[in-house]
Amino acid sequence: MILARRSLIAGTAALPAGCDRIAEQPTARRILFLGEDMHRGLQRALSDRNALAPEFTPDQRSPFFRPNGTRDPGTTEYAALRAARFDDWRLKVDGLVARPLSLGLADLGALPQRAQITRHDCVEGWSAIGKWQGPRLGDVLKAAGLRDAARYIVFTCADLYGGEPYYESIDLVDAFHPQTILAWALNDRFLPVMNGAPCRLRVERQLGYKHAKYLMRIQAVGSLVGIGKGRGGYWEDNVDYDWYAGI
Ligand SMILES: Nc1nc2c(c(=O)[nH]1)N[C@H]1C(S)=C(S)[C@@H](COP(=O)(O)O)O[C@H]1N2
Ligand SMILES: [Mo]
Repeated sequence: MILARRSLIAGTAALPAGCDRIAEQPTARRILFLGEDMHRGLQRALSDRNALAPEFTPDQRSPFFRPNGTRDPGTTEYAALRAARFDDWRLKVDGLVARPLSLGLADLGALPQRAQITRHDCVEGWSAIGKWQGPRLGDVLKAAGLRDAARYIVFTCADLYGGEPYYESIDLVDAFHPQTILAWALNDRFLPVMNGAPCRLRVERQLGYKHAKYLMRIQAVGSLVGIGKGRGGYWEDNVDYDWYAGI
């Protein structure tokens, strides 16, 4: 669109006779400049979404990082993983990827790490500051090789709500945001069970419920249709929370 407009104005592209003067017509000019404004607006929106969440100093951390939602998945499967100190836990990465992956804690630890001290804001009205560490989700997705049709990343968890695993999803802007990590450590220790052991999503520009704990599967999809009831997450599907929970 933009390229087409540039070549129209520059008059360089091979166009059907008469088309090279389109940019000089008042109506066409209005439409072209409207396109330009929309393009600028989109750029602005995207760069806002790439802005970093504030980070804090070690002494600003909350003495206790309060848990919310599931505090222990309590399933037989999770109890067995926990009893073996998550040595047998594997995170599946599949869906619209070229190379499906199955990653253990050692694999996550071997990737480049990012640590960040951020504030978690729960929609229920409380916050806590903690230091999270893990690989960037973007690096994991690059290793798996996203297919062109991928638009969303869906997270499936070990804990059950009404018999079904908790699930959440984000788009690719958030998936590749530099502060979006697969955290396996909180305040320099392995994640406590109440905070999502062995691994949870941190997606720092969004509200708490997007930060899926107890990760079991990461799936790249082209659409949210067919995931739960189609609105992209457990709370979105069942309690009308917004899918985009940007802060
Ligand atoms: N699997 C799973 N992830 C979850 C939840 C949950 O119940 N299950 N609760 C969400 C909500 S509402 C919040 S505020 C945060 C709480 O994280 P915390 O327990 O580490 O405080 O996890 C989010 N991720
Ligand atoms: Mo929350």
